[in-house]
Amino acid sequence: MTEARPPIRRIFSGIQPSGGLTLGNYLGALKRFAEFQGTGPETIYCIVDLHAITVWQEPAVLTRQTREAAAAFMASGVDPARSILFNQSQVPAHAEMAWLFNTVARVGWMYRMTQFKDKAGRNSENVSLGLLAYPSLMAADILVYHADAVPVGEDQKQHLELTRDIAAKFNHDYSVDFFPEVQPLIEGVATRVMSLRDGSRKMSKSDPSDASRINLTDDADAIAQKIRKARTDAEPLPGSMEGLKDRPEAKNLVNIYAALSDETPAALLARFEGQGFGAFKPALAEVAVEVLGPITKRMQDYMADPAEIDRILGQGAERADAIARPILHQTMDIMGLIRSR
Ligand code: AQP
Repeated sequence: MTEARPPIRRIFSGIQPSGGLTLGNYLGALKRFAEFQGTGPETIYCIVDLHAITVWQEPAVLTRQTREAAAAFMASGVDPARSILFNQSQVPAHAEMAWLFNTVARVGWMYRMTQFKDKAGRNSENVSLGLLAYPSLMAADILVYHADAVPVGEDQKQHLELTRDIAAKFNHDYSVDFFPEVQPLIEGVATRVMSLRDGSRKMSKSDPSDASRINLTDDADAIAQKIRKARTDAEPLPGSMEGLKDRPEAKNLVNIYAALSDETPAALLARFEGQGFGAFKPALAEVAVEVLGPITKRMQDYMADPAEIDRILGQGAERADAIARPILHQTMDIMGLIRSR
């Protein structure tokens, strides 16, 4: 018999302002962030600007993208009155905890991360030290709140395993039971939305090809055009997901449609069985515009008042700081670091 998990008390998750947010970020993260509100656990959501600067960001662009990410959170239903919403750099406990974790984590663990290998490519000696230490900061983001669950897309699974390793090593090294075992919440059909141009790559905000993704700022025409041009095959749709096993691009579009329309891929395929993409794509474009159109509009409304966004982020940071600082201090006490002021 498996042991029942204790109820989740606190959820943490973040998104990098390293580009405009995509449909992948919406379905894999933002939509779910909003759904967790009011389900019991406290919800803490962060725009992780310190993670974004591990690769070069033009300062003025970073500022705009951070506000745009905040607008996307709120436009997707994250309510700053029901969740704590802030940008990471305004709560110094994240960076302070990350330094402490840099002394716990091992260098070899960092080199093994596939995201590091992908982003560093053949240039691994020349990337920033921050890019290598990225997972240590991510562990700090989560553990500085003693969050016990983290909703993420599939791509973040390995980083979350590393968070658990850091927590376990800290608890072991200092003979304490201080940091919780973090549970990844990777659920639903959209945990890995793939590129519209290549079904083997995930949809990513930093992909050089704009046609590979749907941005949350795209208008109806751009969305329809990108879906029309999305790579597919000439086969008609099968009656079940099993029939899409070796058709990654087709499977991706079916999953996107199912996630947008809140139905199962099986129910969707039952309706489209035998039809080709000539019929499927316009229907998908219609659903995408119907769901994303109002979000884009709300984002524009929020973006019209940047000072209000900054005020909301500042207020969220104060609330976050009130939780994080005592946990950071307890960590320092455990490690024997003197705090006398
Ligand atoms: N394609 C995706 N499908 C499902 N979920 C996704 N996420 C990202 N892309 C997809 C989820 O969104 C959250 C925030 O991710 P992030 O912005 O911190 O960084 P990322 O995962 O590295 O996303 P990108 O878009 O690929 O950013 P860049 O290009 O800057 O590296 C996470 O929960 C992630 O799983």
